[in-house]
Amino acid sequence: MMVGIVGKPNVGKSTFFSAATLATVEIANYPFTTIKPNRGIGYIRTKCVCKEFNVQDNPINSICINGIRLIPVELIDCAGLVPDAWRGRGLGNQFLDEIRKADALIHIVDAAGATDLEGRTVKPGTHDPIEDIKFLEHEITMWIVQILKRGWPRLARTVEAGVKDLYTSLEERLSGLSIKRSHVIEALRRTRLNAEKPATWSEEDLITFVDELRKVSKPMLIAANKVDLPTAEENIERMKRLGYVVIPCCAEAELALRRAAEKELIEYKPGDSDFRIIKPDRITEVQRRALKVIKERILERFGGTGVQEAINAAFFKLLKMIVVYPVEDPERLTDHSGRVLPEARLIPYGTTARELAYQIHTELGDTFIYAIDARTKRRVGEDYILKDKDVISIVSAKRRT
Ligand SMILES: Nc1nc2c(ncn2[C@@H]2O[C@H](COP(=O)(O)OP(=O)(O)OP(=O)(O)O)[C@@H](O)[C@H]2O)c(=O)[nH]1
Ligand SMILES: [Mg+2]
Repeated sequence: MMVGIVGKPNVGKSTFFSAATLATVEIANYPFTTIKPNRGIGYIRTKCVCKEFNVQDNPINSICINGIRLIPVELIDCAGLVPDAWRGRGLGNQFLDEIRKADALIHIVDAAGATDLEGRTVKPGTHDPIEDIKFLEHEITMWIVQILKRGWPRLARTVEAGVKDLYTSLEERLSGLSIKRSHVIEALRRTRLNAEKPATWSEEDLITFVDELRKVSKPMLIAANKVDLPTAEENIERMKRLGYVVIPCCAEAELALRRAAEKELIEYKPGDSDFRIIKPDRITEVQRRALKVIKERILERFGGTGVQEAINAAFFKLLKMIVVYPVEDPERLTDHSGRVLPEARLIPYGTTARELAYQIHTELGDTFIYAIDARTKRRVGEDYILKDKDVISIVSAKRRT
């Protein structure tokens, strides 16, 4: 699963990305700073089960700091998108191509209204960020419409001739955009268009369908950035009324805190609502003042910078993922080499015990007998639907070597 960081130019996408991944990328106060997308590893933050089980863990695919488990996830920082990008304006198609692989989108919005629709700096409070949300939805929809329109008459003929049904045709057509059969089915269900007669669909029908398809296949949340500017707060309330998950955000503050933590000047984990100065003698007066502002204006007011919260929400709320801990020994919670709670695995809600076995190893899936819930020590069957924070041991007929 991969999450795209999207939005018009100059809103703080690269700042958000850099804060989340600690990658060094270009950040500047003008549009189109990013031309080539940046890919990197950010983290999901979740409460680890180690405290509950009262064990000292040795993670291998993730990090555990004082009972906070950080699990790596892939993020892409996209180039800025301007109106009519779908027709190729700005970095148009290039931008849109980057979101092909994204399973969900974090839309970074300049909530302070300090940039116009093209990303040029304007007086804070003069641009309405609601427009940014509307236009981005429209751009992505029209981009997919344009892709579908190209071969539509032919596609419609094959469907109506009974050669291939519409679900399969669309699934094949859109697989490169991370759009799945289940997304197509859901969008058709919502729009109630005639799946037997796609040739009768009007252009408007097609747009309505694709708009639903976009919502199900590229779910989006709003990171309302630049909340340090006074004009942001009122806009946040208005954005919430559009029905999106809206997270107040200050990417710049997160970047400053992460960099200070990296230099071990402060103690701060992504998503914390406070930090602690550990090297007071190494902090300059300017840094101290900046940290004070971050504390008072952002952390105390919003409970965090919003960057971690946005990433968590993308995976947990939009993509409905959960975290499970596969172990070999359900008593000691270890793998074959004795490491305690070695792995925290991010999986979609709905995954069964046997599907998890298959994900770990094909052979483990094939030879699955039952699983053990390490919390209750009870056996569960192959159809057991895993829950968030399950610690699970799979018992198979495979002989261990
Ligand atoms: N006030 C304020 N400024 C921010 C914040 N986050 C980013 N900025 C500034 O916004 C400007 C643009 O930041 P970038 O991260 O380069 O924006 P971008 O969206 O990646 O821009 P493009 O790559 O040009 O599309 C820079 O001057 C940042 O310092 C924030 O939380 N508050
Ligand atoms: Mg950028």
